[in-house]
Amino acid sequence: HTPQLLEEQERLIATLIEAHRKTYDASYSDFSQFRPPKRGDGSPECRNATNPFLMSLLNSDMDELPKASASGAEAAAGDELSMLPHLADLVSYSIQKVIGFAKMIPGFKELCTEDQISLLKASAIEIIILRSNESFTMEDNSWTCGSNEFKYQIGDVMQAGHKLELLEPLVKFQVNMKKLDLHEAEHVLLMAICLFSPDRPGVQDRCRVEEVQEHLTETLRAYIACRHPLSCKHMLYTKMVEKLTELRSLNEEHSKQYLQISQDAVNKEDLPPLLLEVFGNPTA
Ligand code: BIV
Repeated sequence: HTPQLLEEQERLIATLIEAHRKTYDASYSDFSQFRPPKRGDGSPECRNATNPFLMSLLNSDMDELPKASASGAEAAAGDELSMLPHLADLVSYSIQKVIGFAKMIPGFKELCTEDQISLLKASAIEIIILRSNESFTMEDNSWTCGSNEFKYQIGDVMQAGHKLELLEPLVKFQVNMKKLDLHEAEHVLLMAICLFSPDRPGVQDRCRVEEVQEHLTETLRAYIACRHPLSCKHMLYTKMVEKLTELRSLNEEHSKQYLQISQDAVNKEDLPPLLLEVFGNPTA
């Protein structure tokens, strides 16, 4: 049978779309306020940041390590994380927007603050990955946010310390999301469903969270059933739920990578306070 979109569900969708539009600036005009992106310039130190001492010996007339031997290593290691300040600012900014989106979802503010925090901490990176699909383009598998300066490619995320083999699943995820060709209603419902996951660590009032999530999934099912063209709604709901599972494993990988990056970061200021609070502060 075909479920009907109830008036209340219509209103919910309209609220979510408005919440998303208010918190996702598709002109990306704020990006120039982040610390600027620094991309490897192709210099030897950049190309081979893992062997800074070897590189400096090979590229100079010296035949022994300089006395202040750490400086070369630090410069090279710093270069290795050259995109970290910019991407950390992008992610910190995005977390603020995700919080703004969450606060406009009916039912979120009614949760106790502790549960709001637990849900946000656990889902922030997943919602960022989901919302970023709007800037992702299959033309060159990049997140294109205006000018070339704000076009992010795999190599850029590697220069923030992420490993190539973990970035491949992220890009695959983006490509497969793009191929689902979601309506805006489906896109925002998926982000809200992701946020209201009752099984996140630390959630007290699981029943309340589950209730809201079920209401959201019911609305998504009804929306797909009545609004999505017959030819492509086949299995769409199932495919969307599968995306939530994939996000869990990307989240887990990100946590591990982030921990490593935050330990490797020479300049602790590279990581904004909000990032440390949401993803964890290993030096705290
Ligand atoms: O759409 O460890 C959106 C707004 C715009 C632009 C945008 C792009 C997102 C990108 C490109 C948004 C840069 C790298 C990001 C990626 C999404 C996820 C990835 C931010 C943010 C993350 C996570 C990598 C996951 C992985 C490979 C499994 O809001 C990089 C996170 C970087 C730090 O760990 C240092 C925080």
